[in-house]
Order: sequence, then C-alpha cells, then structure tokens
Amino acid sequence: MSLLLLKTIECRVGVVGLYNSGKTVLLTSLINHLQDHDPDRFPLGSTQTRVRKFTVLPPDPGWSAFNYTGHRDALVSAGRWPAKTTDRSQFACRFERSDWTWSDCLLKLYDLPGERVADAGMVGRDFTGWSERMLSLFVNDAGYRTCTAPFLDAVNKPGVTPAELLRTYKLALAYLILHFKPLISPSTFLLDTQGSAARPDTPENLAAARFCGEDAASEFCPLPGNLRIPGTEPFESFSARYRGYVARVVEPTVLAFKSCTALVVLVDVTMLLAGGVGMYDDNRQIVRDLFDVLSPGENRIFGPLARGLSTLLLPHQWRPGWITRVAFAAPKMDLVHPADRDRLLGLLKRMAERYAADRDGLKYDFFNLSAVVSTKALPLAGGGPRMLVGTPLRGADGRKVPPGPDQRFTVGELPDDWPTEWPPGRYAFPEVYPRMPARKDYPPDQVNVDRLASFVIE
Ligand SMILES: Nc1nc2c(ncn2[C@@H]2O[C@H](COP(=O)(O)OP(=O)(O)O)[C@@H](O)[C@H]2O)c(=O)[nH]1
Ligand SMILES: [Mg+2]
Repeated sequence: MSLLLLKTIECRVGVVGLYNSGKTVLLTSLINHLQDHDPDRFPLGSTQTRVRKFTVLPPDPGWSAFNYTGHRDALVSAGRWPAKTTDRSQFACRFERSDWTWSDCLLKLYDLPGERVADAGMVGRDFTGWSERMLSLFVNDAGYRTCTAPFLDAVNKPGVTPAELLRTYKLALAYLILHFKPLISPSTFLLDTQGSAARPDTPENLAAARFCGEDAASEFCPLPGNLRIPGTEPFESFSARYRGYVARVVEPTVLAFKSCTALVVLVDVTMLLAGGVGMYDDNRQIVRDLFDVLSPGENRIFGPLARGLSTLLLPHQWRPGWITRVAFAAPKMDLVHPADRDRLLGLLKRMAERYAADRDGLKYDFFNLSAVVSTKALPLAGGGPRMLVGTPLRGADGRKVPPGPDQRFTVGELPDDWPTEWPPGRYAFPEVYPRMPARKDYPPDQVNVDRLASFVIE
C-alpha cells in the first residue's frame, strides 16, 4: 500500500445459488475482468475508473483457493464449462481503484457447492425442529409427498427399525433427485464432503451407494413426534449425528456467508422456466431459507449510522461484518433472446423482491447478466421463433455432442409474468459451448457483470 493510502476497504462477496446456476463461471469472468482490467469493456462505476496493482492473495485459513486458473483454462482449451464445485473455496485479492483516493480494496470472493444451500434450514434448528420442517414439507406438497411415499409409510409403521427408516429416507432422497427437486438434505447424499457426487442411477442403487450424513456411521433422517422420545433410540443417536453434521458441514459454510458484506444470489430463471412450476416453488423456498439464516440487513445493535462511520474510521479488520447489500442476478442471459431480456429481469424481481424488501436497511438490486457471452442473436422476424446462434452442447437426443460449427437454434419466449402453472419442458433454453478467448489477459465478453461488480464492491 502506498503511503498516501490511509486504509483498506475489505469487501467480502458470497455467491449463492443452486448447483448449476452459474456461480463458478460468474466468479471466473469477474476475476478475469478485474485482473486484466479494461475500463471500456468493464466500467467499474464509470469508464474513468482504473484498477491498479491487482495482486492475488492466499485464501483465509481453512479455505481452499478458488481455482481461477484451472476454470479459465478449461473454458478455453477443453471448451468445457467448469467442473462441479466440490468444496467451498475462496479467492482473495487486493487492488487499487483510481476513484478511491484514500483506500485500496481487499476483495474476498466465496464459492460454495450449491448442494449445501439445501441444508441452510438446519442452522439454528435442533433435530426436532428440522424433523418437523422436513416432514411438514413432505406431507403438505403433492410433489414431495409422492417422492417420499415409502418413507412416510415407514414412519407410520409400528415397530419400524432405524435401518428401515434410513433405507426408505435414502430412497425418498433418490426419488427427489430424479424428479429434480433441489431440497435434498442432508446434502451429502448428493455431494459428499470428499466431493464425490451422486451419479444418475436407479433409486435403489442410489440409496445403497450414498449416505444421508457424513459417512456410513453418521447417518440420520427426520423422525416424527412419536419416535422423538428423549432417552430412546434412534432419537438420541440421530440427534447427536445431526448436531455433528450441522457443526462440521453446514455451519462453517453458512456462517462464512453470514459475515460477508455483500451477497450475490443467482436465480437461474431459464432453469426454473424449463423445470416447471415445482422447480420455481422449490427455488423460492430456498431463497427464503437462505434469507432467514443469513438475515441480511442492518445490524440492530450498531444501526445504519454506526456502520457508515465504521467504514470511514475503523481499520478493515474491525469493520463490522454483516450483509448490507444483496444483488439478485439472473445468469445465462445469452441463452435468452434479446427481445426477452427485460422480461428476464422482471421475472427475477417478481420472484425475489419481497424477501429483500422485508429487510430493514438492506440495499438490493437486480441484474440480468451473461458472465461469458456464448451466443449471438438473430433479429426477430415478425412473430417468428426466437433464434440464437451458438454451438449446442447436446444433440436432439439430449446427449452431449463434441463441439462443432455454429448452429441456429430456437429458444423459449419468456412470459411477462410467472404463469400460475406450467409443466417441465414448456420452455427450453439449450445449453451451448462457452466462448472464452484463448488469450489469458483478454477477458470474455460479458453483460452486466460490470454493473454487478460496481454494486457489490462498495
Ligand atoms: N451460455 C451461458 N451459459 C452459462 C453461463 N454461465 C453458466 N452457464 C451454464 O451453466 C452451467 C453451470 O455453471 P457453473 O458456474 O458451473 O454453475 P455452479 O454450479 O453454480 O458453479 C455451465 O456448465 C454452463 O452450461 C453464461 O454466462 N452463459
Ligand atoms: Mg460451481
């Protein structure tokens, strides 16, 4: 830091969203644009702002480093989108901004496997609270009720054994996965702490291969009231395992997010439209859980004034940590025709605004963005279909195909508002191969990632 810089402003930005919502791609594009900053292609606040002295720092203790180089390289050389995020990771860097006269910026970006978001409802709940919540979800929602029927039957059977409960619960989780339900908790069933992910298989094989807990010896599942008698089994062992799971798997991730200064909540509107109304309901539920747990907004003890002053006066280590800004973002805008991109933003707002509006002292905004623009659009010909040009990732049979020449393909037309009901498959937004410039210091074309960055790096 130069002598003229009096202090460091620390920005901790967490990116949350379901798996496959575009978190890792967004971070890769953002880091590339900050590191190899071009004010015309990535205006930070204004096109006058220059980023100087960008330095990568090691992550905080206990965090693995966000594999920026690997992700960028895979996008270019293998034409592959990043591999699934298997562990929580952090990218830390320091830089100066020409529009910040007296301070430099210490930026920490957090990426976590989206599967863990489904466990957010465990934080602050004991085993009884979590059991009741899961069971009421299963009983009161037709989609969940059907998938979890074997477990709900077992729960009501007199003399049911713990092994039978675990077996049927794992079967239920497997059915939920196969029906694209995102609330898979404990999430280690889908992605364990070693990073091994469930592979498509029959429900029986999935149930046999995966654990609902950290490992074979620490499985648990929700229990109904009549089986939750203190001093009896399996209540005592399930409660203890649940506490261990929350302490070791859930809290470290969720609490790191709690101490962020800004949160980016990715809601993949294209996926929700493609997935049907159930997918929409589930995602909304998860955003709500996340807000309950992370409780962004002004800290009641310090209040808005104290925060403003502390930003000015305190050294960065003392800067109070809580989320004061939330950016809701609809990613993958390049999979939507330009004629519909305002609708994309409208849908995002209508889904998520109320959770932010209910929080005092929270600044929030909405963004429709493309982290790595990978398509071009054809002009709309009258009322004809919406056509894009790109390299489709899958053939007509849904299987991955090797990258070939550019093709024209049709994408769904976005509604003005969320329909009251829609089946999976009514809307389609085919995936494409990424377009990442091979030159490492030339960041990808992006839309609105600059505006998002200007909002969260305050
Ligand atoms: N066309 C396009 N697709 C994207 C973009 N960002 C993400 N994707 C798609 O979304 C998938 C998941 O992205 P990823 O960042 O790995 O999601 P994560 O699981 O939330 O980290 C990728 O494999 C791409 O198919 C984008 O900017 N444009
Ligand atoms: Mg990821």
